[in-house]
Amino acid sequence: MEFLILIIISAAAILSSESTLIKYDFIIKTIPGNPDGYPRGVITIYNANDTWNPNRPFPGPLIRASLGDTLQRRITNHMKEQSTSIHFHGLHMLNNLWMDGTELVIQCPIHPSETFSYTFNVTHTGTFWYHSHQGQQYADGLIGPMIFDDDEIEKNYSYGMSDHVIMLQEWYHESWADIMTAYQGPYDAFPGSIPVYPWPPTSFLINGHGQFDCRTINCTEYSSFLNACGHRERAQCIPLREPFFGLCNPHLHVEDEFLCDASQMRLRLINAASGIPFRFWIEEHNITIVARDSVPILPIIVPRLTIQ
Ligand SMILES: [Cu+2]
Repeated sequence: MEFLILIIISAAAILSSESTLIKYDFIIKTIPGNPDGYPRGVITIYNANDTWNPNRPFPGPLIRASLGDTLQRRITNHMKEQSTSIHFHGLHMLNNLWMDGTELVIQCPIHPSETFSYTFNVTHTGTFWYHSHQGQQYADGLIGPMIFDDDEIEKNYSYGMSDHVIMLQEWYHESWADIMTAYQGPYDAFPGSIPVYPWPPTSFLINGHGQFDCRTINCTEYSSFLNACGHRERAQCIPLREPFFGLCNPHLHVEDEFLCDASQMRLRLINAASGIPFRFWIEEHNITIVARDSVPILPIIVPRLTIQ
């Protein structure tokens, strides 16, 4: 799901809607990553004429087009052991369902070393996202944002260049395959013999970055610590070994900053989680919700919102 949010006031920015063929050429690969300070393998998607960003392997590159454009998206799978497919979340794909990207439903898997091209006309406007539609692969990082311009929001509000995507995710230190193995059983694989869903995440990511308190690596089931708000929390005990890909670092990523340099700012919120909703707010600001699921709505001013 996704919300569009705008922080306060006026005017117009109208883009032309001439039809253009817009091409993207992406590679998908598994790499060692470190989204929250705890190193683990992740899946990255990056431009074929570039290299991946080791500091922020995901979200993937922004896909941007305008209403009426034709989008062609070439995907090459450089993962050694996993097939994949890419779904374009929220697009109707009318008369073009073969481009919907659901593996084994709409299309054959893109096997390792194979390439597949998705082509479709842009018939929506607003904020969307793409993600793997193979198993829960997108929980390992195979996600990215899409913006289709020429929407009502551009015409009714003036935010200039202050236009930002904010992708929210929960994050785990296990791969999706391990989580699903534990979830699906045998049921004595976790305490109480009762499946736990959603599996409790270890941290939360904003645009692929988060912070994990590495102090909780060495703990007993009775350990606790003071969180950032001064509340005592039970420490999460994780196995007494350093991560396979290197040392845990609680301060690896500084917080991203968005400069409030305009009277209003457009924030394109995307919940890219695999199992949970988020509550979102900005200290000392109200937020104006101007669209929901990429459909413009009558503005609603709120101190905080929940995004499913
Ligand atoms: Cu989806």
